[in-house]
Parts: sequence; structure tokens; C-alpha cells
Amino acid sequence: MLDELRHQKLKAWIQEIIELCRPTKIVLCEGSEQEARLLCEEMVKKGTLIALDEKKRPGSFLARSNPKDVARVEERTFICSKTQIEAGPTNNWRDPDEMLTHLQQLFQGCMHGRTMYVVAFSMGPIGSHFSRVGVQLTDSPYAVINMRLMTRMGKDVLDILEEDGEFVPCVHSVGVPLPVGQKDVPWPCSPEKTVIAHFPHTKSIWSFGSGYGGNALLGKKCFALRIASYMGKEEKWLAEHMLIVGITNPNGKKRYVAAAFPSACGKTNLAMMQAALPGWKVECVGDDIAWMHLAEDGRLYAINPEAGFFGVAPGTSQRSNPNALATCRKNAIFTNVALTSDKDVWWEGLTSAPPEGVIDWQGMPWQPGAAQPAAHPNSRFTASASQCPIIDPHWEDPQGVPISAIIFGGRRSNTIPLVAEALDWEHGTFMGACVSSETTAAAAGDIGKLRHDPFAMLPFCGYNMADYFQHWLDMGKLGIADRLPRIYSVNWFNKDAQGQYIWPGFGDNIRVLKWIFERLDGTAAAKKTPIGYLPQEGSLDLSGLQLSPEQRSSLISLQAGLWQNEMKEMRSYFQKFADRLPKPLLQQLERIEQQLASEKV
Ligand code: OXD
Ligand code: MN
Repeated sequence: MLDELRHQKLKAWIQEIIELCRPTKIVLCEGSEQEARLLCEEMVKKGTLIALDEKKRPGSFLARSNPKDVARVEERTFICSKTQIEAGPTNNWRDPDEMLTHLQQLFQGCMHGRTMYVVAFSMGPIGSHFSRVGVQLTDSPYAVINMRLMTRMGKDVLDILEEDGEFVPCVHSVGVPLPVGQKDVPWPCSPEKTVIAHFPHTKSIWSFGSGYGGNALLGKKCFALRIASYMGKEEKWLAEHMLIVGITNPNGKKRYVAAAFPSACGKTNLAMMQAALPGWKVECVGDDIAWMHLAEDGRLYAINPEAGFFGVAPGTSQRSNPNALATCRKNAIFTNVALTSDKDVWWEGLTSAPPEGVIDWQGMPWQPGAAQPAAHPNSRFTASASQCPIIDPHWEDPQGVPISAIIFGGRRSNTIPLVAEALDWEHGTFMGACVSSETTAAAAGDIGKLRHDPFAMLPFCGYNMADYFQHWLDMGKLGIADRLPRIYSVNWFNKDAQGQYIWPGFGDNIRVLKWIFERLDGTAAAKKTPIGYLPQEGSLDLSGLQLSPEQRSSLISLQAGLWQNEMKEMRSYFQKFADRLPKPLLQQLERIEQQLASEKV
């Protein structure tokens, strides 16, 4: 079968991995519907997938993972650059030679008794100058069917590789060889031995032990963020943890915006927003990753390297995200959500009352009021972007879409106002560096703790974060100042003294996007403060919202005491980066500290 391959380097590498992993069978994936259907049928037989009701969820399946394999594992994710300083203080580093030795042992015979699938995929529209190709060798058919939804995958990609095209080699195994005659388990994995290793210098990825999400779908976080961020630094572009949306105002004028938020802070909801203001329309280009390039016109253009959504299910509802529900109405894979008695899916927040007879994500009968949720908090849906009812007409434009504004957000109960506009690119870069958020279930670990997550890239930057800050500053210099996007910070999660969210969020976030749109048009008023331009009273459209005058002002005012603490915290955080921290960021910090201290606030 490998004889079909014209690319000698690819063929040799596949041979090498076959010799190492010793799979029993090799399948070169063509990416067709028929192939996916057969894989799903096999997985249903094995118990990995449960077929959902054909009328309620045509072509859709539920997977239940091993309870020890439910999220990205950051403490087992490594950047194996040549030196530790290149990986920086925010990444786990391993010496590349030592890691390769360890991987050679781990992967030795690991696919015995299993099939190895060869999955060629393109991140970005096939053939776009900005797209990049990867080839994932995996023993997980679940990873294959997800990769088919999340990327452009299969024969077309092998074709564009021709005889010598560049590709990122990605090796993935669930890490459980299957001796002859032994019955397989529905979700094989090896949590104690999980390793996700990135080699920026050789641009290669090895992942062992996990079948879940970003640990196993190597095009997403591993390639499109960790390896691509490194490529972006080398080649002067940006690989970012950002959604991309098109916003059209009631006069039909359209602008594109990119927005970075830490995991599970509502990126998918914002990306597919049903605008609450009449006449405003939001269309989705992507919900998680943006690759952005400076064009000759001095503007920044973005492509979505992905072709699908891997969205967090809990909390997704008709109110929070009707378009996501429509997107996963059919041909979807659900992982770790609950099953209803009529073979549909359910998760917390989908409906106010759960249906009768729910089976939880571990396959056990579940009752409302039970101590544990029915769906795992990091349960997901995978669906093709083409099924999104508000997918943007330009979402596959090979040139990308021109970005007018970049937004940074986090989940913060206080301090960060609803919206602020950066004074300039340098201040905007500082805003990105200051992103921090109360943690969620997207990564293994404590929930609800405040953690610094610069540019929402903490788990995804493939090199030293201080150099990444510098790269942002450099990109600002390469662009044309008044053609580069303006930069904003937002926070939907401010709480009042009673601990209640003040801002309604979801479709009402269009009010903030409208203010940004009108700032770009030059029609929305703002007052200059040390932390940026804040909305002038009356410039933010709050019509029809039940907000008290105190609530309104607490959303958009600068709370000097809290900001003094924030800057103290940032000063201490920046020490992590020692001398490598770019001076302009320290200068921004000092400027804000001084201006806060001198009564000008
Ligand atoms: C994701 C994440 O899955 O950020 O997108 O964790
Ligand atoms: Mn993400």
C-alpha cells in the first residue's frame, strides 16, 4: 500500500515508524465518507462508539473515554528545544536527545496487534500559501475520524505533497499493544506513561498514552499552535489561540476581528454569536486558532487552520450558542457527554431540566441532583465547520481575511473592565502579556484558581514566552501602524458584591463588538486612562439592559486600587522572564504604575 506513495522521504519515515511501533496492519487514509463510515462501524462493534438515534442525530456517535484520559495534560507536555532557555520558564523542557531515547523505548512495539493509520492533513485550506501539511501516524481510529472533521485530510493532501513537499511528522499511539487473542478495551490509553513531546527544531511531534482531544488530534494544539508558533517566529507570522469572526453593521459594513481567550472561556460562543442588537450580524471564520500574516498592504490577514470545531459541550444551549447546537445536529462525534434514553445526547446547561433516564458519561444511570455531573465538564462535540449555519463566506479564502481588531479576554471576577482599547500596539502587546484567567476544566488540574495565561498561549507557545512577546513587538514594527489591527481587552465575567455576573454575555457581547467597530469607524467616544481608552458614558449601547447606574459604571471604570494590585502582580510575574523580558513591556508596566500613583486617574 505504501508503494502508492511518491514522496520518498515520507515513505522512508513511515517505514521507520512501522519498524519501531510494529503495527499489525497499515491503512493509508483517503479521507472519504465511506472510509469514515466503516471506521465508525468497527468502533461501534468494539464499543468505542455508540451510534446515536438516526432521526435525532443523523450520522452521529458518542464516545466515552477512560476516566483517566479526559483533558489535555499540561504537566506531561514537553517542548524539546536544544536548550532549556529556548523553551523558557513557562514550558516543560526536556533535552531532545534524552527525550528521543525515551520515546524510542516507549514506542517500541506499542502498536503491536493494532492498525496504524496514515493521516495526511492540511492545516489551512488545501493549497493556500499560508497552509501547512502534517502527517499523523496513529493507532487510534477515534483520532482518525476526529482529524477528518478537524482538518482537511486524506488523498488530496498527499497529492499536494507531491514528491518532496514539506510536512510535519506526527507520531501518535494510545500506548497499549494488543497481544494476539486479547480482547481490546473500548478506550485504550496509558495515562501513567503519557508524554506529548514537541521538537521545534526538527518540527516534529510525538504523543504517547492519550487518545483525548489536544493530546491526540495532533493538528490542533501540537501543530497549529506549539510548532506553528515557532514557525511563525522564524518566518515572521503569528500562530495564535484566537477565534476569528466577521461582524457586519446595520449599514452592511463588515470588519473581521480575532480574539484570544484561555481555554473554555466562551471562544466558541463568541465565534458563533447570535447578535442581540437588531441589524448586527456575526459570521464565524474559526473558533480556536488563527494564523495571521502581514500582507503587502500593511494589514494583518488571518486564516483558520482548522476545518472543524472541538467545542466544550456543557453550557452550550439554545440561549448561549444556538449555532453550535445546529452545527452538531448531525455527523458529529460527542465525547464524554451523557446519553438519553432515546439515544440522544445531553449535558449540563443544554436544557434547564434534564430528561428522564439519563446515562452519565461513564455509562452509569444518573439522577438529577447527583453529586457528579452527567456530562464530564470537559466533554466535547466535534463537528465540521461547513455545518455551521453562520460560517463566513470567506472562511476558506486562501488569502485569509483582513483583521481590524484583536481582542484579549479572560475569566476575571473583577479588575479588568468590560472593554478597553490599547493606546498603541506596544500597549496592546502588554495587554496580551497580562491576560490571566480563573481556571476551567479544559486542562487537568484545579478549577477556579487565577493563573497567568499570556495571550491565552501559556499551554501552547512552542518557545520562550519572553521571545514570543518580543516577536509580537517586532510584528508591530513590520506592519504599517494605522493599518494594523487595534488591540482591545474585554472581560465578560465581572461579578457584583453578591457574586453574581453583572454582564449578560452571549448575544449581548455584540454591544462590546459594536463599540469596538465604532471606535474603528471613529464614531464611539472614549476617555483616555492609564490602562487604555475606556468607553465614554453613553458610547456603549446598553439599551434595553437592566443595569443599575452603579453596575454600568463598575463595568467600564478604572478601579485604581485593584489595578495597583494587578500591576504589582504583573511585576512579580514578569520576573520569571528575567533579562529576556522585552524592555517595552516593563516600560508599559512602569508607565501604568506611575500614572495610577499620580492622582491623574
Ligand atoms: C481547546 C483548549 O480544546 O483550548 O480548544 O483546551
Ligand atoms: Mn483552545
